[in-house]
Amino acid sequence: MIKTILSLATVAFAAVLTSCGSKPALCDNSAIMVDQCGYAPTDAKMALLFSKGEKFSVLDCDGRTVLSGDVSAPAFWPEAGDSVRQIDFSRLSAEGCYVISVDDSILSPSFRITPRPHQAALTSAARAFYYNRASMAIDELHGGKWARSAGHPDTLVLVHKSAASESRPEGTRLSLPGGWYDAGDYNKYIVNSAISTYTLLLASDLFASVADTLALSIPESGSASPDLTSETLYNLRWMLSMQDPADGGVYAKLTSLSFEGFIMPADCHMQRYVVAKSTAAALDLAATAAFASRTLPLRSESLKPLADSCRTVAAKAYAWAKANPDVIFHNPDDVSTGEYGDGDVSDEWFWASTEMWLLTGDDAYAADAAAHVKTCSLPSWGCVAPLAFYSMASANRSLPGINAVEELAQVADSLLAAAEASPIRLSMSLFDWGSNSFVANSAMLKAVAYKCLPTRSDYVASLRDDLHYIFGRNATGYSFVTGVGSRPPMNIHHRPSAADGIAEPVPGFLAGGPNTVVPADCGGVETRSSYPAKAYADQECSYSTNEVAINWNAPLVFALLADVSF
Ligand code: G3I
Ligand code: 9MR
Repeated sequence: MIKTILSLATVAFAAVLTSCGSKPALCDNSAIMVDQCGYAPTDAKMALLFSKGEKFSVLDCDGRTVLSGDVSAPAFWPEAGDSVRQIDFSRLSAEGCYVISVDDSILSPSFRITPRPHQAALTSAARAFYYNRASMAIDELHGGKWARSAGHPDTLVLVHKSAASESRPEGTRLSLPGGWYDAGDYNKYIVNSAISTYTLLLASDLFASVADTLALSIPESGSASPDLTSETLYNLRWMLSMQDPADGGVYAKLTSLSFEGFIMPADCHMQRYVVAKSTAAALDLAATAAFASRTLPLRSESLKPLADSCRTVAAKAYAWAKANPDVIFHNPDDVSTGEYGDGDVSDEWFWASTEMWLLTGDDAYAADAAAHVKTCSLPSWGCVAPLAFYSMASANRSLPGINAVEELAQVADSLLAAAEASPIRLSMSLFDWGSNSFVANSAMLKAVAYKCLPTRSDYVASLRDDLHYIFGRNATGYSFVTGVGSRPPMNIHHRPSAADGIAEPVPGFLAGGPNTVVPADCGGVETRSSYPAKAYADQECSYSTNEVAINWNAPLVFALLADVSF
């Protein structure tokens, strides 16, 4: 089917290129940015033009013009250092395959108008977690051409000196298999696992009717639990094992001392360690396990025993944090893998105490939460306060003195105001490492707000604008998800994708996206634009723009589930 679409689009492309011949300077097919997955028939539909232009036509993929109109006036977008024009073709609602041409000389990639244009992207983005499973083989039945042998059994992990305790001195052997690799590297970090796992658990809770029937073709498919829940539990079970049963403390990460090379999991033989317990790890595990305990039995009765263990783990981790309230994690001198360093744990306190209160109703937790109320506009691994508002709003129970729905509506309104002022209708204007995840988290926040305030259809429209950005309507022209769209990333900073000998990267992964944090990540020479919105390089070496990560895919899955559900 995709092949047919592309060949039809090629016919139209060739037709327009003929007229391009007379205007070689304008003969550019990378200046019109569309959502390469497409648009739903009843939605607003907009493309972006990063070039001069006045008149646009929408052609079907047989080359027939179906709509014509005027391009908007240009608006300068400082983050891209460029002027942008909008092409509004909302009037077109007939399903089909289309391309847009401007002044008969510039052509867009082809796209579809179709109900649920992001359905396939949803399945693919959710399946990406399966491909990142540690300690097991990806078989051909479920992994297709990306099947690979098992690696990182993690059955002989050593306690690092930073994590030594009386009952588990340095060098103690532990067996802690499973969990997802964090990202393009092979390590497993509690702080980042927590927000990722919680995000997927919340998605299953809020969008149960779609989430519980999502077919992911994973080894657990057909079991009593929904596929997305089974996938999430693969990581949650590992997270629970990172608690020291003796004192309830939680190791910050399971890691090699330095990053592995670009080799397959089965070829990795560096010794793995658990490294230092931290307050952030304890609170993040407490919060995630408490939420899991409260909601897993709703997914499947068979998960009741696991929910009970989550409750016990959460209470013990929380108690450890009470006794060790300010243990900030820093990489020990001999460890150079990801740090997820966070000097301010007040938001972790707020999130964990809120979850414990929602689970138990115990006033002591409410008092702790009241002492740490915090806000930050969007959630990230370093700021988890919004997750407390998500949980309160979706449970319809707020702590005394807090109105969680109102809080979320306020943030959503400010995101919508920012999008309104943006030439490309994007809420984000600061492009940080993992910028695409801020777009996905912005979509997620709008989705939660809409779930609580169903009259606010403008929240849904804006979350769809966020998705359009991710799938190609941005300053780079890339659809940022591997295997999705006509111009996806091909060279992600992801060790299995780099080492497996297969041209296409492992599918369904959201690349980090444009930013200028490490401009020379490909060596001494800068390889990308100095304008943040364009500073993206589809190069394997560009770890700061082209890595993938579980905490970036999780809000994408959330936003896609929302899009498909609404
Ligand atoms: O918090 C400041 C903010 O105040 C400031 O305005 C902004 C300006 O750029 O910087 C913010 O700090 C950034 C921080 O992330 C918080 O978002 C840093 O610049 C940025 O360098 C830092 O990047 C993190 C990166 O590791 C380096 O530490 C990414 O968020 C984080 O996703 C990434 O995580 C890595 C793991 O360590 C290892 N595994 C892969 C993973 C993804 O690349
Ligand atoms: O490959 C590493 C990637 O997985 C990490 O997320 C990233 C940030 O910590 O670091 C990458 O490793 C780079 C290192 O930090 C600096 N030198 C180049 C490495 C990539 O080749």
